[in-house]
Amino acid sequence: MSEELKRQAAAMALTQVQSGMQLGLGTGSTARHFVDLLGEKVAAGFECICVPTSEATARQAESLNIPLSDLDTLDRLDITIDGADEIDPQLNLIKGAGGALLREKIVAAASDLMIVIADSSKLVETLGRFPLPIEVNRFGLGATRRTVEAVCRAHGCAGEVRLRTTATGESYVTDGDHLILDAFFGRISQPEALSADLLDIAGVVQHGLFLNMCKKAYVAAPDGVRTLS
Ligand code: ABF
Repeated sequence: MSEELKRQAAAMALTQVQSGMQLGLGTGSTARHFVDLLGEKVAAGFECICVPTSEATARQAESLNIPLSDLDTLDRLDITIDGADEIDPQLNLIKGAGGALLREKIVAAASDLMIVIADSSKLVETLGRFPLPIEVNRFGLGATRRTVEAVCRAHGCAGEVRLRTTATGESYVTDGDHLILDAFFGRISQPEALSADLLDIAGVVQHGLFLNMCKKAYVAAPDGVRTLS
């Protein structure tokens, strides 16, 4: 059921895409549906050029013969279509469960429009129920982690700040060769201030708060796909 809802949201986003557009391709299971559907269109002769937000999405797009480029070659993108882990009523997001938050943010920032696709389980009143991913440099991990913990605590984080690991217990490594700390807030009351304070930490590369970036979301529920904007 959930996969069907994700596909419905992806199909709605596809209606926004016009021939000749330059697109950002998101990461995750919902974005994967979008890339599949776009691949069908490309096979039927639709023209577009895309920038993927992860190696995984690049591989999927290549397997579907979707033309790819990068942000060195392309100046701006028309639309980025991506998933999210949480969406609040102002369309602020938590992203990064898939570990691709850095490239996702760079690609979204280079896009005229960011569209989020999701099922309705991602809607929240206040961000923070989902752990906030914080991408950090490997160098000085201990020092960075202690500072991140202090900042998160100052912002009301009662839970732990956990180094992300793989199923086999290894540190999870991002496409950019960084590590991820997941901060279990429960509730983030001042996301803008938290964002600024985290980015002030020398070892923090980026975090998964996407504030004022998403202008439209297609959210699928059993009774249909809602457009939020
Ligand atoms: C990416 O995929 C991430 O930023 C987000 O963490 C995740 C959502 O995954 P899914 O669509 O599988 O729930 O967009």
